[in-house]
Amino acid sequence: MSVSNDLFERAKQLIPGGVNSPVRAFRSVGGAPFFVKSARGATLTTADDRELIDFVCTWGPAIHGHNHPVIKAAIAKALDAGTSFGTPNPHEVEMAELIVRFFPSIQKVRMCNSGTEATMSAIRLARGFTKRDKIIKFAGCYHGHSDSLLIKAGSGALTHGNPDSAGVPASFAQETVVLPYNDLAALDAAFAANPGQIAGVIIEPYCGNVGFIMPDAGYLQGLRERCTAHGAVLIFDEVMTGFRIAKGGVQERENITPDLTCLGKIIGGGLPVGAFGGRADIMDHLAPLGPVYQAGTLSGNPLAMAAGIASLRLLEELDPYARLDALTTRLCDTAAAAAKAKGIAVQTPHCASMFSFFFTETPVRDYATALTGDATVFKTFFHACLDAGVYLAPSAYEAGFLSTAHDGPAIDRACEVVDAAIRGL
Ligand code: HOZ
Repeated sequence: MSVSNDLFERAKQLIPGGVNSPVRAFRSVGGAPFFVKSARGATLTTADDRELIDFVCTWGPAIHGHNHPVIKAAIAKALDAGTSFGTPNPHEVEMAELIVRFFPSIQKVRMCNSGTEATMSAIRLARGFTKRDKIIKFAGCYHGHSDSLLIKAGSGALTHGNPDSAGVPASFAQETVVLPYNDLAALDAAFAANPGQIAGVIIEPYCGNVGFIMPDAGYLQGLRERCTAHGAVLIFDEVMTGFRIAKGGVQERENITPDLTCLGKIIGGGLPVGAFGGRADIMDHLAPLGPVYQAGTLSGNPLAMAAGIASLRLLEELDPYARLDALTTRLCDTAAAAAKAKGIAVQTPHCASMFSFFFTETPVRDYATALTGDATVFKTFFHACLDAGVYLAPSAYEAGFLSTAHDGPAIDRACEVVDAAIRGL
């Protein structure tokens, strides 16, 4: 038995499904997950000493690849000073200054420990600020696993067939209005049906949790205008896209100013972190200034702050977005050309360092069209890539990610593997 299989058997005895986050269990693609013992650059080394080119990048955070020496040194230096103080620390201030500089829509920011905490807190803040209860979210957008947001959710919830999680009281779900992404008419109808009741609208401006999907031209602008007209707080969940689509996220690329923004992943440099921020008049409703409570023992943790600061400074220095976009485009164009040669349909939406392969002839622009992707073909494709040493997300409903460590040779090899995997379908 392989070391990974042995570990998985042991894990299943004690950890539900053998994993601490559902998508990792490989259930939608079949087979058993591999365990990773180390990672460096764009390469994962499994417990069985296989080397894999990694296009999951720890689900987004590893924009500089794994174990980057600069980030590692920053963590080591912070570690020397202590792991957690439970008091304000200087790193938090530096992090806030960096975030505010990269995201002009953010005037004030609060650190927390995960993307889930960020979105959950932003929703509570929007409700406390507007004194309204209802929120709008979009089908297939995944904003972590708090109760109000686990409704028609993407990511693992969709992958495992539970987009509406058990355990969410119906009375909570009633306060969440779910609409199709990319549909302004549906948004208008929802505002008309709930006059003066919508506290906020939360969206992944580019979706990354139902595969990667981009908005139609004018959609996000239309969303902004309607939120302003109806006094609803517009919340951009840029946990995945922040610092990844551009330094200032989707909002920079699309030139839209949301009221609140949720961040995570890259800002922790690989350690657990989240943040939410935005208009000062809204943020000042948070305790201790205002009545909306939010807190965390490890919030602003010095190790996570140090890792995140190093990661953001590297991005500032390298400005890697055009290069990453070119590499991602090459990978996607290779998949599209191989599919054309083979006579099968594939959609390859991509931007900067995010991409997806949907095996469907239908252009993918929302949850319903994402579901037209052929899951059986995806499964065969996924395993063909994995067998040849290329690790893609083990779900048709997760985005792929590149990092600055994905150099020419890594992309050359990945293109060869993707080409052969599609031609072999
Ligand atoms: N929800 C994450 C991806 N969208 C998965 C995180 C993980 O399994 O590590």
